[in-house]
Amino acid sequence: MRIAEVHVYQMDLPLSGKAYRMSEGTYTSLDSTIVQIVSDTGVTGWGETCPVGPTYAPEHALGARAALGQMSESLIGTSVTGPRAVRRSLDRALNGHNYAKAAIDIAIHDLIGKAHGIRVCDMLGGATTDRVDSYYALSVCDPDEAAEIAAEKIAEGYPRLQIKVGGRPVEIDIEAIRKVWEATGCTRIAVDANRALYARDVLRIGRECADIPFVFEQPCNTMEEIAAIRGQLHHAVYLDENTESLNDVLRAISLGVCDGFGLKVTRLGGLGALATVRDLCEARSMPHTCDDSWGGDIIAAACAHIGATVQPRLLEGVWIAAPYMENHYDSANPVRIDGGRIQVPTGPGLGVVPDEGVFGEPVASFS
Ligand code: 0XW
Ligand code: MG
Repeated sequence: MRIAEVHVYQMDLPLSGKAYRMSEGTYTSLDSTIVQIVSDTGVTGWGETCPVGPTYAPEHALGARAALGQMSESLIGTSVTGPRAVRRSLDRALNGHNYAKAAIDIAIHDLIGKAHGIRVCDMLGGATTDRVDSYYALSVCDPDEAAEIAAEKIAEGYPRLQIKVGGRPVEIDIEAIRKVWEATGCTRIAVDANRALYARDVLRIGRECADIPFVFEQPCNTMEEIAAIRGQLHHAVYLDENTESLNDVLRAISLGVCDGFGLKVTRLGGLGALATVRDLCEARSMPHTCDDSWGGDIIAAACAHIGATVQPRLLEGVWIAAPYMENHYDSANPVRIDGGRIQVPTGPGLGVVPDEGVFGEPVASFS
C-alpha cells in the first residue's frame, strides 16, 4: 500500500459557551488543521493538529499548514509499511515541527487500521478498557464561579478536575483553589498554571493550601525553576509544557523534577511517540494524562485510543475539547464525554469517519 494523495483542510472550531481562559491567553475559537491521506488502494486515513492559539506553545495553526506544505510532496508514493518509517521520512523532509508531523502520524495510524480492520488502540499495544476517564479543565475565572462549575462537573461524574491558575494576583488563585476544594472535596485535582507562576507564588500556594491534596501541573516556566523549589513543596508536581520530546521526558525523570506528566499527542510528535513515553512512565510508575491542546473528533479519538492502552492505575485522564464546543466531524460516531468518561471508538483505525464535505475544500492537495 502506498500514499497516493494528501489533502490539508482548515477548520474553525468556535467555542459554544464562555471563552476559555488560561494564564497566557483567552480563546473563543480555535483554528484546526486536518490531514487526509489516501492510499493507492483507496483507503483514507485522517489526522488533526490544533494548537491552542499561537502563544500556548511554540506552535501555531499557520505554521502547521506551512510545515505540511513543506513535507507532503515527499510522502507521495511512500510505502505505508508502518508509522515509524513514515516519521523517519518526514524527518528527512523537515526538521522539528512535531505538532504538524503528528497530524500525519495520526492519519497513518488511522489508514493502517482501516486497511487491516484493527483499532488504533490495538495497534498501540492493546486496550485495557473500552471507556477512559476524562477530566474537566476549569478556565481561569471568578473563584465562586469555578466552585460552582466544579461541583456541577463532579455531579456529572468527572473523576478529576483541573483548575487553571496564573495570569492574575496569586491571592485569587488561592481563593479559587480553596473554594473548589470546599465545594467538591475532590481528591484528584491538578492546579495548572501553564508555566505562569514564579517560584515565590508556587511556594505561597503550597503553604496556604497545604491541607488540599492537589498536584501542581507545570507551575513554572522551566524545569530548572521547578527543580529549585521542589524540595520545599509538599504537593506533587507534574510537567506538561516542558515535555516537548522524549528527551525532555528522560531529562525530567533523570533530574527527579516531577512525579508525573500532562502529555499531549501532537506536541510529542504523534501516537507512536506518546506510546514510547507511556512505556517509560510505566517503567518509572509516573501517572500521566493523554491529551492534546485542542481539536475535534479526530484528535479526540486519537487521545482516547492511546489513553485506553495506559496501565489504568497510571492514567490521570484523557482531556478532549468536546465539552467546550458543539460541532463534531463524525455525526454518526462523535467522540464525547458522558458521565466524565469517553467511550473508546469501536470502528477500525480511529473509529471516526468525518461526514462528507464537513471540512469544505482542501487548502492544499498533493498527489
Ligand atoms: C487542559 N489542556 C489539556 C487543554 C488545554 O489546551 C491546555 C491543556 C493543559 O493541561 O495545559
Ligand atoms: Mg496542562
